[in-house]
Amino acid sequence: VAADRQRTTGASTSIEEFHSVLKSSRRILALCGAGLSAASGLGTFRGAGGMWHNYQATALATPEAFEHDPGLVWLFYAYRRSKALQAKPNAGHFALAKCAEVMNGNADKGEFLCLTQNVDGLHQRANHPDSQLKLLHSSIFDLKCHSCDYIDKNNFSDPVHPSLVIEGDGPPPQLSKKASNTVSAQAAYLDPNTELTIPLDQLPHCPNCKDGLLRPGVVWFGEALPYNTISETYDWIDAEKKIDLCLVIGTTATVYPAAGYVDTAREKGARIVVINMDVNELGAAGSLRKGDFLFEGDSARILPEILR
Ligand code: BV8
Repeated sequence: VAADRQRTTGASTSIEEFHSVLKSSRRILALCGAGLSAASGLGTFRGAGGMWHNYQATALATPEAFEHDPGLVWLFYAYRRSKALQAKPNAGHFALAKCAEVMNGNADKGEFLCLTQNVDGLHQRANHPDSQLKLLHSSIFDLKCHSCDYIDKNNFSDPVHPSLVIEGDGPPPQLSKKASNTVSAQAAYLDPNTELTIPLDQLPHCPNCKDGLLRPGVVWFGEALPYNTISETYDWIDAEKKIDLCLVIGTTATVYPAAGYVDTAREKGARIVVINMDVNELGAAGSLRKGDFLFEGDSARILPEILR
């Protein structure tokens, strides 16, 4: 497929050609998605077996879902927290961290900013320099109060609360019963008589305001991305200087405003570099053309190869 697309879009699949462009690149932006953590054993959202195939995002990753059945949402995030804690950063995370260190540590080497949609903490555990990493959707290890502005950052406790113990290896059974895309689950979800998955008094509460429920500190659909993160990203992108390369790694680039950074990078002169296992669904990165690059396969294998 990659060869065909090369013929139709003119995007190159040559690592040698990429290396010569990389050597002369001063400013690189990266947009990372769930595919980067796939090799670490964490699930993706939209590909085969993806979480949004099995479950309705609206029942698990929106403020309305949390209002409706906070225990169900908590089970989804408690499960993903424990998976993320068991996972290890892969060679792709380390290659990105190294590239950031070399480029930002050495003034005449230029700058490298990594934007990640991932909330799994694996970039940080690969020692990616903090100042070169922007968590667009925050972190699954932050807890925040649903009612006041209390936040508990980097809370790695597992279980995060005694009533959120995840039994066994698979996802909690309540998720398929109430949040899957089946008609019966959708009916159960909408049935006003359906019991709350976990009684409210058994869920984590805010130690500050006492009556507010604690919630996962991630950015849900319909919620604004963290203000500071967005403004710092904007400042980096909007600097007078052009952007030479935009790496689009393991993401369908369909969630905004994150995916919009690919378009902005293009407008700033960047050549787009897609690294993806499946080059058919590339969202904002899909309109590849001459001068761009397309590397099909596992980012854990490709990144160490192209960034060395
Ligand atoms: C907002 C929660 C407004 C955390 C997530 C235009 C502008 C602004 C907003 C919108 C807009 N149009 C629509 C919207 C609304 C919405 C949106 O974008 N909807 C989409 C679905 C159309 N956006 C929002 O709601 C955003 N908020 O705009 O608020 C606002 C403004 C002010 C005030 C109030 C409100 C919030 C978006 C954030 C939502 N939160 N998740 C969590 O639970 O993780 S999004 C969710 O999708 C995850 O965060 C995930 O990171 C993100 C993107 O998914 P991907 O990472 O791309 O994963 P995916 O599975 O899709 O793709 C994986 C890829 O990897 C595949 O291509 C696969 O082939 C590849 N792959 C697999 N294995 C490998 C691999 N590649 C390489 N190697 C491998 N081994």
